[in-house]
Amino acid sequence: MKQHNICFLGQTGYGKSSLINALFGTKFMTDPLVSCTKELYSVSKIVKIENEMTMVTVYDTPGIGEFSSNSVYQEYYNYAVERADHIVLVLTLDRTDSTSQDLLESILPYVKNENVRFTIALNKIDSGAVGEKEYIAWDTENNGPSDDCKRLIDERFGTIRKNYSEEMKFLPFEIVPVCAMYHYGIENLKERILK
Ligand SMILES: Nc1nc2c(ncn2[C@@H]2O[C@H](COP(=O)(O)OP(=O)(O)OP(=O)(O)O)[C@@H](O)[C@H]2O)c(=O)[nH]1
Ligand SMILES: [Mg+2]
Repeated sequence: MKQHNICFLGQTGYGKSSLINALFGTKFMTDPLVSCTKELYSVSKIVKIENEMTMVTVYDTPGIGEFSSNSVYQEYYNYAVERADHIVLVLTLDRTDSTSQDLLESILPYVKNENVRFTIALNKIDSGAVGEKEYIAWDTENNGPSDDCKRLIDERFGTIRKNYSEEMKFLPFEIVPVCAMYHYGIENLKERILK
C-alpha cells in the first residue's frame, strides 16, 4: 500500500495535537496550561488519495519550549522527520520566532529528500492580542477572522516569509491560516497535506 507520512512540529501550546484532532478525528491529549504531549505519538488512517488507497500516518511530537533542551525530544523530531513526506510547522500570530527557527534548523539535516513538502500552519488566529487597542479577532457570524484580524494575518505572513526564508531556501513552503478551536481552514490544510 502507498504510504504518506506527515510530521507536525512546533512550540508547546501552539496547537499541534488540536490541529491533528481537527484534521483526522483523533483524540490526542491537549492542555491549555502546561506542556502536554511528552512522547512521540503516531496514528494511521487509510485514505483514498488520487484514486489510490494510501496509509496516511501522522506524527504528533512534543512541543519545544523556551526552556526545554530535551535531547529525547530531539531524537523524536529526527525520527519523525526522517520518515516524513510532509512537514507541518505550527506557528501562531506570536512573533517570537527564534525557538521555532532553531527547531527548524535542527531538523533540516533529517529531511528525507528534496521532494518533501513543507507547510506552515498559522494556528490560533482567533487569539492575537494587539497592544492596548480593543480588538475583535473573530467574526462569529461568518466563522472566520475579522477584517482587523485579516490585516494581522497578512502582516504575520510577511514576518514569517522574512524570518524563515533563510532556513527554508531549499524547502519552499506555503502558509495556511487555521483555527483548530473554531475549525476554520481545516479543510484547506487537509487538502494541502493530503495532496
Ligand atoms: N483559542 C484557540 N485555542 C487553541 C487553538 N488551537 C488549540 N488551542 C488550545 O491551545 C491549547 C494547547 O493546544 P495543544 O493542541 O495541546 O498544543 P500542542 O502544540 O499540542 O502542545 P504540546 O503538546 O505541549 O506541544 C489547548 O488548550 C487548545 O484547546 C485555536 O485555534 N484557538
Ligand atoms: Mg500536543
